[in-house]
Amino acid sequence: MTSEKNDRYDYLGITDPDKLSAASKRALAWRDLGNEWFGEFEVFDLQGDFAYEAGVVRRDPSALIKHDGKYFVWYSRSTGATDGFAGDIENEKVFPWDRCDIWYATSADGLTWKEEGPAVTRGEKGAYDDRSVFTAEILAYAGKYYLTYQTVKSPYTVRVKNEVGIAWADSPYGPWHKSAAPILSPADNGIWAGEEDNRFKTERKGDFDSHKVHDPCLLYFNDKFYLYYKGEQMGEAITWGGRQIRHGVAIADNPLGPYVKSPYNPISNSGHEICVWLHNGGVASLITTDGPEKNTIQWAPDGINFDIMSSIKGAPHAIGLNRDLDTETEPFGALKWGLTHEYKNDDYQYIRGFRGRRVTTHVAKGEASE
Ligand code: AAL
Repeated sequence: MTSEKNDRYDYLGITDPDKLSAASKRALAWRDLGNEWFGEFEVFDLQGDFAYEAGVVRRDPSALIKHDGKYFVWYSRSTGATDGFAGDIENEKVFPWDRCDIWYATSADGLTWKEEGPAVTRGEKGAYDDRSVFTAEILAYAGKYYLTYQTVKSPYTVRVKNEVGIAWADSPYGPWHKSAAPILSPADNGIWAGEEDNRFKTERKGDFDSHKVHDPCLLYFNDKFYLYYKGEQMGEAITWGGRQIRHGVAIADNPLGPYVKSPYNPISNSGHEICVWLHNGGVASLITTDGPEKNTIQWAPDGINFDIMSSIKGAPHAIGLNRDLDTETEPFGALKWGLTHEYKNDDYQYIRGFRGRRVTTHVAKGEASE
């Protein structure tokens, strides 16, 4: 056996190279990556208008961008408790993110926030976005600002399709101009079974995004606009990793589209809210909540073919990254601090801060680290 191979067995603590357990065989196939992508998080309350407020939902913060010496963030905002789907869905509120508008807030230090008011509001009755506009992300590009967000048209049934809209402005203060039609829609190759409003009953599930396209996040990458999103599939199942949730990407030459879904979709087999950033000539992605590869950080040199770079204990949900941080130098640099949301209860969520730090040692109190 070569000494290199010996070192590898020694590093992995393998007793007998001729008697490899299934787990040891998997470990031998791992790439040797170092721990540059490994770290931990803490979350904390914010002040000012982002302190928890009973009766108000503030959730799904966008990325933070800096303008005029201030941080700006956009988020879903609604009021009142959630009624669910059992009652009068025409007049009640089915989810905390139902009947939302997109509001924005500013802060000098990222800790104390001032709510500025609505940025993008629901459309008129009959419009594709008449029921809720929510879960926004921001891209600042070439002096213009682009908000991408989810849209729902009334009635908000269980089977209603969710789409993605875009609005643009010359200033983060607005005014915002909304697209006349969605820029991204679910695949239409699934077939519901029966008339009951039940999302688990299908004759054919269709593509990974046959029911909902969610969590849109626009990056300018390789001279094109990459719109990352979460797909929800008709007939979603629970697997050994949890809900069947995967990510996709749609690419355009211009920020307003047309967006063409990548033929390589889905580009993840796990995950939930989109959290992507540019790093080292490629795209990094934090995968949380659902699927066998949840709680991993992944990276793709081409923005499409992602590999696992680290497996972490967990991460804050619905992260709004701080686009003002240097994400290129350190793999974990994008995750130093930003925003997240937390469920105070089923009805009300509020926006909190998070800090992330790399973890490089595991030492007892007073113990030498090397
Ligand atoms: C979130 C996101 C989307 C969903 C809902 C609000 O975590 O995935 O935004 O629609 O939950």
